[in-house]
Amino acid sequence: MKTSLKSLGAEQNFLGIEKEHSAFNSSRIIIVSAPFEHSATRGTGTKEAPHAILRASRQVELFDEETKCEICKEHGIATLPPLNIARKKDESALQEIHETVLDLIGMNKFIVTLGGDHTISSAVIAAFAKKFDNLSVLQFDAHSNLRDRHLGNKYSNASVMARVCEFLEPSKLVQVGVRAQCKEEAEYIRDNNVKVFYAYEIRNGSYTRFLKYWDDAVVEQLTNNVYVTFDVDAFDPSIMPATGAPEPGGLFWAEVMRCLRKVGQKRKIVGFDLVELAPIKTLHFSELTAAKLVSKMLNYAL
Ligand SMILES: [Mn+2]
Repeated sequence: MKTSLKSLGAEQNFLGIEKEHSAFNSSRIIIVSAPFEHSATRGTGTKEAPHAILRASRQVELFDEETKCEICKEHGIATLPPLNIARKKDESALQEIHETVLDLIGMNKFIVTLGGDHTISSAVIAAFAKKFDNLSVLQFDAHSNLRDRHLGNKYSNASVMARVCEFLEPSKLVQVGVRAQCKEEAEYIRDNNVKVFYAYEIRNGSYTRFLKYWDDAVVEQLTNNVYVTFDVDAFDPSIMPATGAPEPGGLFWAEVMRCLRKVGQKRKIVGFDLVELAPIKTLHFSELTAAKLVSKMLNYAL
C-alpha cells in the first residue's frame, strides 16, 4: 500500500470541503491529481491543471440544483496530495499512477483522476479493467488518439487509446466528438470496430430518430460498467479554449450534460478522468468549467 492516506484540507481540496466530509477514511470519492506532462506535442501546461481545477472548484456550489444533492455530504470527497510524478519518465510515472488507482479501487473508493495530459488515462483504465468485468470506455475527445506511435513515442497523448486497446477489446471503446484523425486511425477504427460518434454526424442528425438523439445511440453502445475519459478538447474552443489542441466544431455544455446524465441513469459509471486542460492565466473560466464538469459527473455517476 503506497498510497498516501492524508487528504488535503479545505483551503486546498476539491470544492473547499470541511474535514468532516473530506477525510480519507470516511470518503467514498477520492480525487487523484496526476500532473504528468510528457508528450507535449500539442502544447504545454497540462501539469498545471490539477492545481488550477482544485483552486477554481472552490467557486462551484456544493449543492447541485439539478439532482438536489450535496454529493460531498452524501459520499464524502477526499482530495489526495498530487502524485509526485512531474519529473518521472513515462513508464515509471504511469506505473505509479496505475498502482495508486489500483490500491484505491481495492479500497472500494470511487476515483476521479485529474490530468495531466491524456497519456495518464491508459494507466488508470488498466487498473479499472483489472477490477471491473464487462468494462467499456466512453471517451469524449476531438481526437481518436489511436496512432500506434507519435513522433516515435509509444506513450504519447496521440497514442493513449492504442495503448488502451492492447488490454481492452477495441469494440468496447466508444469515442464521442471526434473531428481530427489520421488515415491510420480511420483504418484501425474500421478494422477493429471501435465505435466513433464523429462531431459532424452529431451535427447533421445522423443518429436522430423519433424522440431519440445521438446520446441515446451512445448509451446503446456501452456495456453495464462504464469508465469515462474526458479530454476537455471535446468541447468547442469557444467554451474551452484552454487546451493544447483546440479543434473547431466541438460539443457544447448542455449536450454533454444530457449525454452524461443518460449514461449515469442507464449504465454504471465506475470512475472517470479529466485530461488535457492547459490553463490560460487570463481566462480562468476554463478551469471553472472543468471543475463544474467534475462536480456534475459525480452527481450523475453516484
Ligand atoms: Mn484530444
